[in-house]
Amino acid sequence: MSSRSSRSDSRAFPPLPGREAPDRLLAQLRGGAGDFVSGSLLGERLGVSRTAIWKQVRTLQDEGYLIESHPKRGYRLRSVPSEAHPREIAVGLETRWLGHQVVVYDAVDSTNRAAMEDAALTHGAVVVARRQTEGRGRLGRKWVVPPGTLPFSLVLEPRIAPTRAPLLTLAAAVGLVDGIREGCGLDTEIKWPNDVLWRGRKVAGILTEVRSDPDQVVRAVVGIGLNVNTREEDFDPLFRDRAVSVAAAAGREVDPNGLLRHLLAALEPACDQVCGDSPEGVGRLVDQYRARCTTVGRWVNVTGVRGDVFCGYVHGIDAEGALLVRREDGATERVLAGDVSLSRPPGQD
Ligand code: BT5
Repeated sequence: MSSRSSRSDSRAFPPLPGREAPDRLLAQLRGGAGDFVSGSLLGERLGVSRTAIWKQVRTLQDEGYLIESHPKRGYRLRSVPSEAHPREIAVGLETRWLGHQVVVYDAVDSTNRAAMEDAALTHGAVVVARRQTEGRGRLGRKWVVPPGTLPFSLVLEPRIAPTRAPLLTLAAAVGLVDGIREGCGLDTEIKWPNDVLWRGRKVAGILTEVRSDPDQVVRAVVGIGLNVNTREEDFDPLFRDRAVSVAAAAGREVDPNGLLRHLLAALEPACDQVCGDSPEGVGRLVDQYRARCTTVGRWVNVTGVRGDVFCGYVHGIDAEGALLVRREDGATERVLAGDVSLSRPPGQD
């Protein structure tokens, strides 16, 4: 374990390449499909001594891998960590650039803060936490992380204008809906702008933060809080009836590492549409967002960032992801940031 932060965060695992040797051993043990593999065969295949194999086994055991050792038969893999783990995220990850650099914190204040400040991270890096103590929501709100909730942040360094950055939130929403469907077979929906809901309850929230030069984004951090195995009773009573976990929706425990792989595979093409900075890519992304967003065609109360509220009918989402809301007097408002809640059509109170 190593810690590079001056805060009280614990960095659970060093970044690659320190992890490579045990990764190769792990691949051999996985290939054993639950059977013992002898220490000498492992040493031969990996070109190292039996003592080196033993040391790597100890490293993996310390990280939470259950590896059984037998003096004559060798080693066998009994189970892998059930919490977020960089080796488990990497196994079978089918992305071109997203998630090839992964940092997993045992505990951190905010993965967004860590992802923004860590100069060693580059485009495509992912910061994950097992526990997050000061999760940020939008507009100064909090994101609460009871056990089973997975907070993670994508580090993006796209050559786009700062005004384009809100599109990354739309990309993340599209990727989350697709990744959750791929990983768990669940149909979720987007509530404009940054909520992913299952049957009206929030399963994930997104917070994009940006550091920019006057005309170009230097680093964008797309933070995602996803309720994976969170139990209903562990949610804050303040929003318990509006929150849900993927596991509760699917009716089974969910492997966070496997789900994260599906999410990254779906987030990558969605982010590509924005990072590519072409009008066609952005157009396709906004179409995908519209197809998954259930806020269109509803009556809503809109709360602007200054707290002003009005009621209207959502008749579309424009090319920049702004909500188009027709007021009762017929005028259309273009809402770029704020919150919406569903309301009844006028006269039906
Ligand atoms: C969001 O804000 O939904 C953005 C959440 C982003 C969190 C991630 S976690 C990784 C990364 N690191 C960070 O520090 N942040 C990001 P907003 O739309 O403002 O919604 C916040 C509201 O959601 C709160 O006021 C609660 O009502 C509700 N909420 C908080 N925690 C929740 C949870 N675990 N599940 C469902 N709802 C929650």
